Amino acid sequence: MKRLIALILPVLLFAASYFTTASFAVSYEIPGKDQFTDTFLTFDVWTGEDSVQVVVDPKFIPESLRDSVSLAPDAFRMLGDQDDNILDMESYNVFERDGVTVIELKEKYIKQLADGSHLFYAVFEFVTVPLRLFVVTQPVTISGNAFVFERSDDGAYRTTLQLGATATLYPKLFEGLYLDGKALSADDYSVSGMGATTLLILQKTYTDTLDPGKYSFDVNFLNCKGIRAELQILAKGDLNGDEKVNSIDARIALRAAAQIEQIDIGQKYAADIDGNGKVNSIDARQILRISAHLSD
Ligand SMILES: [Ca+2]
Ligand SMILES: [Ca+2]
Repeated sequence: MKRLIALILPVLLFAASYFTTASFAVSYEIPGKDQFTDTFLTFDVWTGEDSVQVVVDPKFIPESLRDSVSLAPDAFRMLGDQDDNILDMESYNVFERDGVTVIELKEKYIKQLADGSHLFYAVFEFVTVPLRLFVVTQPVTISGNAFVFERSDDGAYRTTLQLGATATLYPKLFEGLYLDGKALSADDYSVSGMGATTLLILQKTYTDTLDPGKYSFDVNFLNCKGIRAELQILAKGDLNGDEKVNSIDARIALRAAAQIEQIDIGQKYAADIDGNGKVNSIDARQILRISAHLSD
C-alpha cells in the first residue's frame, strides 16, 4: 500500500497544481434554472439508498487538451477520497456508457459516510478529476434565520444564501422557492453560485408584478428546509419602509441628496420620483407633495 501511495502522490500533486493553474470549471444545470459552474463534477445526490453515478464528461477538460488527455475507462487508474485514502475496488465501478466514462459508488460504501459533502479524486493517466458527493439522509429544518433580498441597479432583487455549521447551502442542492406555500415559476427567479454559496435572484419581470409591501419567501434545499428570505418592495416616496409617505421620507431624501445619509438601491429607486436617476431636492419636494396629496 505504501508503494502505491508513493506512486500516486506525485500524480495527485501534479493534478493539484494542474487544477490550480488551469482552474477548470464545469457547468451544470437545474432544469429550468440558470447554469452555474463548479470545479467539481458531482455524483447524484445520495438520499439513503442505491448506488450513485457521475458522468466524467470530457467537457471538463479545456478543448485544447481534450485530444491529449484521455478520460476513457482504460485511462482510469484509481479513486481517492479527500483524506487521500484509495478506495478499494469493491466500493465502486467504472464503466463506459454512450462513449463516456461513468463512475458508480456502491451503496455499501456510501452507507458509512455521514451527511454532508464528500470529495473524491478520480485519477486518470494524465489528469485527476475532482468529484463531489452529497449525502443527504436527514434534512435539517432551520428556523429564525432570514435572508434579505436587496434591489440591484437592474431592478432585480438578490440575496446570497450561506449558513455556518448547521447546513451548507450548495446551489446543486437547491430544491425550490415558495411564497405562501406556492412554488414560484422557474421564469421568476434564478439560482446560481459556487461552492457552498447560493445566489438567488428574483427577476425584475416578477418583482414588477408585486405591489409595494413585505414578502416572506421559503427557500428549500434538499438538505435544509425552512430558510426564509424577506423582500420589501418600497412604494414611490416611502424611503423608510413604514408604508407611509410623509415628511420623514422627504427628510431622508434631502439628507441622501446632501450625502449626509447613505441609502441603498431600493431606497434610491423609491426616492427618485421624477425617475432621472438622481436623488435631489426636487424629489424631496415631490415626496412632500405626495404626502400632502397634492400629487399622486
Ligand atoms: Ca415612509
Ligand atoms: Ca430624481
